[in-house]
Amino acid sequence: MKKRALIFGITGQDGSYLAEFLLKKNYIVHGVKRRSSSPNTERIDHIFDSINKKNKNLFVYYGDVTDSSNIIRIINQTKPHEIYNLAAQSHVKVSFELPDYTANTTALGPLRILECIRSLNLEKKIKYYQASSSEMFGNTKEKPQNEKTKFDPRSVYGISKVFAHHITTNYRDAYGIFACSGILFNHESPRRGPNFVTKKIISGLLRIKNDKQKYLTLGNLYAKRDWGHAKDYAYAMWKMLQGKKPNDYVISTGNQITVKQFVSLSAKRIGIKLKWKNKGLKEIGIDQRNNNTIIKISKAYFRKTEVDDLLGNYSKAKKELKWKPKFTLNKLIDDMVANN
Ligand code: NAP
Ligand code: G4F
Repeated sequence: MKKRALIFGITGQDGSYLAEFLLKKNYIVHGVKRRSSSPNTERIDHIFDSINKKNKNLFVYYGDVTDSSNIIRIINQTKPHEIYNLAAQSHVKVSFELPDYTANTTALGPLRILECIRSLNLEKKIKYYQASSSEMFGNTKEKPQNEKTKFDPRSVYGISKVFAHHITTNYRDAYGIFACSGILFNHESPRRGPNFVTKKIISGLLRIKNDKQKYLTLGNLYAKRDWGHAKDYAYAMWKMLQGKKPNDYVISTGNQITVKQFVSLSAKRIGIKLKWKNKGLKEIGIDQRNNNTIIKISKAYFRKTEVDDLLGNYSKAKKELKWKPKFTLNKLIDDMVANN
């Protein structure tokens, strides 16, 4: 019998890679997409086509994690062996502007799914994956961060993810659900949303190189992140649900650089020689080929409270799941450049 997976957030970056991966593993994949006024299935259109049935093992349903009624219906209808909850309002800065909606989706969404599993008496039949985040570590002074590091979140998004993380542990302990949280550090890909910093940098630099844009405006250049590739991280999600016991795992690369270093490295790989000048809001990046200012800084992109320093220790995942990242940072950037 084929395994069945249900993915909340299948239209997102990670959901699309996970769906591809599970289909290759011969799963029947069910996915939930939100209703939107214009198409939101761009990332899965190559594997899904409701009319021509490009893939007979992939099914997509309208749903929303802010509404329990559809969650019950879809779980009942699809009878999944594994649920991956990747649905979230996932942008940290936007969470300051949409606090109520972010908490409703990112914190309460997982509670609704877990509560459906419990109330349908499916505790022993469904394995559950929760998309936790390194953003939960926030301002922690511990470095690198591991599964035991104390959370100190700095945004509505981070706080919502801490709630979701704890509620997942609680439903595992209280009701015996095989529930795992992957504490994933930043991961990127050609499918990354355009308003996350890596995608914004690479798309912007490519447009500048091709004379389609004059300059790129960024915020805090000095935050440090541990950036990996979404393909590697989707594989880790699946690995967690194949373990003997449910557990939580940090997934990261173990390397970090600043946003500024990411700009410099990307520029170099794209063939732009960049020179930095000035400090603070006056800091600029100059294209040495023509002396044009191609990087500017604006207050508009700074956060009210920032997370300065994220670096993950993935030893537990390496030991117990035999997981390690395949993509180096250079390979990640090259993939994003080649497939922008
Ligand atoms: P993403 O590209 O923003 O995808 C989020 C997905 O959630 C999209 O499919 C989105 O639908 C869906 N969604 C949003 N609100 C929803 C709602 N109310 N009901 C149902 N679906 C909803 O994010 P991602 O980068 O793939 O990340 C996947 C998950 O991992 C998220 O939970 C994120 O918070 C978490 N995470 C991400 C990272 C990272 O670096 N990427 C790191 C740690 C944790 P639309 O396509 O219609 O918007
Ligand atoms: O790319 P970002 O928006 O990602 P952030 O805030 O780290 O969040 C991402 O990773 C989390 C895991 O730690 C996920 F849970 C979350 O869902 C999301 O995927 O920003 C990265 C850094 C920040 O310090 C930000 O202040 O880049 C800085 N930055 C500087 N200029 C900018 C910009 N960020 C954005 N989005 N846009 C800018 O212009």
